[in-house]
Amino acid sequence: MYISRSHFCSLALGLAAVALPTICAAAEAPKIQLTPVFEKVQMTVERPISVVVPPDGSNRLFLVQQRGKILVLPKDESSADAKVFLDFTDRKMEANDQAKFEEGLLGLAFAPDFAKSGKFYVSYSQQDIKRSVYSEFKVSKDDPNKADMASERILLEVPQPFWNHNSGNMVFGPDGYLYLSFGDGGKRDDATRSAQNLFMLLGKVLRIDPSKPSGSRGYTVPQDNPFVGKEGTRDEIWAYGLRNPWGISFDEEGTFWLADVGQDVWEEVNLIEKGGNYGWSFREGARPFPLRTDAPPAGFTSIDPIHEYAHSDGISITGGFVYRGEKVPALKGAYIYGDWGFGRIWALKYDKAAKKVISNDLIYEAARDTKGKGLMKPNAFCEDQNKEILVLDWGGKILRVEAAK
Ligand SMILES: [Ca+2]
Ligand SMILES: [Ca+2]
Repeated sequence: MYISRSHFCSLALGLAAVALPTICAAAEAPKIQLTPVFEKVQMTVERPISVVVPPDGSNRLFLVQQRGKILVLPKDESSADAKVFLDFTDRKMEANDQAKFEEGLLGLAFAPDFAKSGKFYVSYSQQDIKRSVYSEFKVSKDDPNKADMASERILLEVPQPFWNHNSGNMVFGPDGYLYLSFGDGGKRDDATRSAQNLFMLLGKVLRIDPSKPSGSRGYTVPQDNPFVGKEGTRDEIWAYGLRNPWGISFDEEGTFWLADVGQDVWEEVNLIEKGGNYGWSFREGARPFPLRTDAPPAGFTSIDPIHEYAHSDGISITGGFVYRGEKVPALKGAYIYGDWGFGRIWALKYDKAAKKVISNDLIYEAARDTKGKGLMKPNAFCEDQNKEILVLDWGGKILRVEAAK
């Protein structure tokens, strides 16, 4: 049937894919299954945001839940014995309207020297004034499975005009610096015109050294950031022109992958370069954004996504990472990502030298409800301690990707 065919085939063959859908799908796509794990761990709050493995050799999995807790998952996947590492449920992170669901605890990253320093970083929302907060914490001296809640040091607070498009993803790069992503502030149409404004932090990727404060800042800006010393810019900025990054990662070769959620039509997979402009809101996907009627400034250039899909194939991209595990050999070297709304997962292979997508296989498709919405909503793709893929379902399940039996 049409919706289960390889997306790559439809792109390559156009209408022919409609006429001959099963030939493509059968020839290309590796078959996977999603196996539920940690089923007894109490998801007292749904909405898992990420699973992160600290670089300390402990092979522990830290589960971040949007509504306020970080859990250390049990070594025994069949056990219920998760430890509460950090609890923000007493902080007012969300507006009092459950239909507005993009606020909360949004990111976790462990310092590269976590084994020695015990430092880690979280991003979360606060109200009155509505804002994004990025903070450093230390692990408790007495218990490696507890955060020292008194150790909080706020690095950065950025006002948020609206409840949505907060992003909040964080990851350390191979250079040891912390990369943070911000959405455009929210509402629609880049309402605050932030994404192209180099004096605002919204709609950007930032690059900072959080290990030491500098002047009035809670962090230091690396001197080789692209806008250091340029008038009318914030020197924290690494890349700009982003709408709502959801899923950022570095692969083994140091390439920076970022999925940018689209507005009306196009969802994007981007490779982030130093100083790069990713187009929003003059562009959505690889074309002009029609609701922006003013002309871009003279000399405007932007980097198109390496891959995009239209809202006939999904409505909200969830980025992932380049797979290096063993369980599904056919996926090695593929960028694993999906669509939150339709419940789809794809594996994209990209030739960096030729700058070409080699293949983009639809490898999983969730059942849908009567309104067409996926019954499994992939909210994150995370690398576990063995480099295998964990899919976090918005409804509260943790699923491991395995070869189909
Ligand atoms: Ca916002
Ligand atoms: Ca873009």
